[in-house]
Amino acid sequence: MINERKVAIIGAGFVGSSSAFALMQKGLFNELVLIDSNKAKAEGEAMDIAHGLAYSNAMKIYAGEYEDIRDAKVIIITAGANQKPGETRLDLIKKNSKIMTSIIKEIVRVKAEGLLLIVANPVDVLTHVALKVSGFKKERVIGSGTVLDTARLKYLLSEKLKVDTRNIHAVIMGEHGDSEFVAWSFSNVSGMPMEKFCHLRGFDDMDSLKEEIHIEVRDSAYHIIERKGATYYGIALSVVRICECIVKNQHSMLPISTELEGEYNAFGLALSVPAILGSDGVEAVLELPLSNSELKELEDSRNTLCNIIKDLEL
Ligand code: 6V0
Repeated sequence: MINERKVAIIGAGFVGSSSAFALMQKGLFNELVLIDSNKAKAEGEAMDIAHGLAYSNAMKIYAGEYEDIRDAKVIIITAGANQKPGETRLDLIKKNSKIMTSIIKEIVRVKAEGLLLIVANPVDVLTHVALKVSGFKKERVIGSGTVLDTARLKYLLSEKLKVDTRNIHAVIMGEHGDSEFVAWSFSNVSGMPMEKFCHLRGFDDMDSLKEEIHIEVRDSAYHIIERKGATYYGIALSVVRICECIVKNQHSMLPISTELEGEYNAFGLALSVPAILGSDGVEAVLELPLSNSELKELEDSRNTLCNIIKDLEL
């Protein structure tokens, strides 16, 4: 039987341990299992985080085995090599696809019942790999998609337009990667169309502003990696947000990665699209009536991912 308050994280590197630390502080779960092929690393991270429990939430945190995750509500997979300077996310595909396959086989072996949350990159491709290798129904396999990119977009817009991030409604779609795009036609600030709000804030050249923001969001990870070698705090909070939505059955719209079966004219691949998320996983994919240019951008993402997936032996 599933323990609704138990979470597992596979991969205790920068992203896995930051996610564990952020989840511990949020208090969503009362049991957290960390697994890593480097057992000592998982143990060290679990000990370090657990030493803060006295000043945070009461919960159990430990390094475990696959047998320990059978009843976890959410199994977060962050294991994999990370992006090296100059390396695109898609360069990582072969390496991380193999790692993902081996992990999913373990999850299937122990008959784990929870939802899978794929975070390792390239996340859209690995969400598809996880789905295919597991044989789970698609609602159970969720990729973190462009949840992080969307947070970056909202942050950059809020800085530029001097408005609270939480008042900005905007979404990044497509691929969590170089072909991602902003669905500008759906963006607004507390209901006011984005263009109108930008004019109000003194930005009249919308094309330049849109271009600048899009490039900055798309290249954010590269800029951080150039400076500190990896990105992990933003994604950790994105993981917390997705878990919150699941644990509290919030039915929130989040741009997660999910396998499409005809939506947006895509079949048999996972794309980052707005979807409603709740305690059973993906409840519905929202098909936004995108503008023609946005549809073209979505097609670019779809083609990019199709080309990768067709070369994978699954
Ligand atoms: P890291 O710090 O190298 O950690 C990876 C961990 O995975 C290491 O501790 C490894 O020992 C472990 N590992 C490797 N193979 C296995 C295995 N078979 N079983 C168990 N553990 C294993 O990398 P980092 O944590 O920085 O990044 C992890 C992944 O997250 C990478 O693929 C990143 O590209 C990806 N990110 C995804 C983001 C997103 O928005 N989806 C954002 C940032 C990073």
